[in-house]
Amino acid sequence: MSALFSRHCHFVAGAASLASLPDITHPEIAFAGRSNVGKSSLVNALIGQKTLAKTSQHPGHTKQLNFFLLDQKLILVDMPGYGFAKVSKAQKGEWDSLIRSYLSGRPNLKRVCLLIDARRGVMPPDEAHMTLLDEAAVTFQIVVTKTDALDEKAVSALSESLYAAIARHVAAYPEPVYTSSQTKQGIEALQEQLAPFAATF
Ligand SMILES: Nc1nc2c(ncn2[C@@H]2O[C@H](COP(=O)(O)OP(=O)(O)O)[C@@H](O)[C@H]2O)c(=O)[nH]1
Ligand SMILES: [Mg+2]
Repeated sequence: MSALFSRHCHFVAGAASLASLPDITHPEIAFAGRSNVGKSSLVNALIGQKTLAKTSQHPGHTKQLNFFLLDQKLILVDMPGYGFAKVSKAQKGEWDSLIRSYLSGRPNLKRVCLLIDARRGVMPPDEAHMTLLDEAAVTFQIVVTKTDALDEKAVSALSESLYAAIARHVAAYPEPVYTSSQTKQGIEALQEQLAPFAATF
């Protein structure tokens, strides 16, 4: 495990509205993706804890942006999931505007990890979120989750569709990372990619 990610990590703030976004200047990495894609599980796997970021069997459970501070040097943001049908239009509009404002007005946001479920691949809401990130000019890294649920052959078919998505989006980082929070595949590789963003004071 990368040294940074074995350090102390704690919850600093939850924000359900623009006004409640914490005024933090540490470098920030956000984790975005469909409800149930495995965002909270991935944050927990990265910091080697089981329950800091809440995981849920119920899609749409995380209703706010949750900010965690790692070793006083790096903020990890567990974002609310998109693509969850069971919310009203008005509520969805509110979420969209919060997410849009957050992504386009956060100078310390260094990168978004955009999670894609290995079993589902890139779906229309993912495509829409990638376009949002292009528009906000925030570089995003595709992180495939739940690779334990697929055999290698299926993963290589998935990889083709990921490279196609990467080619369509200017803000996409060129290489996806393959992870499983269950087997811990790829967790160290992702830690190594993210660690250089941490503040060095
Ligand atoms: N097989 C498998 N299941 C996972 C993995 N990561 C998360 N899950 C399951 O997917 C569901 C949603 O996970 P969660 O982290 O709450 O997703 P979130 O809604 O994106 O935060 C839970 O039932 C998790 O146990 C993984 O790497 N492998
Ligand atoms: Mg969650």
